[in-house]
Amino acid sequence: MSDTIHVLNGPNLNLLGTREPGIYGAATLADVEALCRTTAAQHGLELVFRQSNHEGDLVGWIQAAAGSVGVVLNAGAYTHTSVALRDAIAGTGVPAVEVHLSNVFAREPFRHHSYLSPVVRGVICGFGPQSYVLGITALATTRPARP
Ligand code: CA2
Repeated sequence: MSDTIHVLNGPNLNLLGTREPGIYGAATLADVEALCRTTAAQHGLELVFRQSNHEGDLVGWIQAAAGSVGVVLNAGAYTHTSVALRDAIAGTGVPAVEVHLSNVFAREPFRHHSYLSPVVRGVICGFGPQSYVLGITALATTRPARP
């Protein structure tokens, strides 16, 4: 098992820090990446941090993460629409944590359903960039012991 953790970001998360600060805060995606790098290093893990507005990129990156420590996934709006991302997680068996900056359950009803939640290890939402820190920490501290 490689000591790598993958943090994958879906559509429009490249806009973080530029619009809707009332919902998503002032941090940019580069700020989130820096926080993730610090957290991964604290756990002795390499970090791959990516963002795409394209569903197929995310499917490919989930498949590529098979055998790693796991995936922290903020799939953005694809959370609420994507059977393809769900199948990629379930099909690879990669340990995954679904994260969201905002508390999706305090928002519009269409954000209350996730196609991903049933196939991930757990879900963290509502803590801004700290949701990512908690997701990395969860995977790093609950991974199976090596033989
Ligand atoms: O709260 C989250 O992290 C979300 O995954 C963010 C998604 C949204 O569709 C999910 O329901 C919850 C949206 C990401 C868009 O991010 C923006 C950031 C700044 C300005 C505009 C969009």
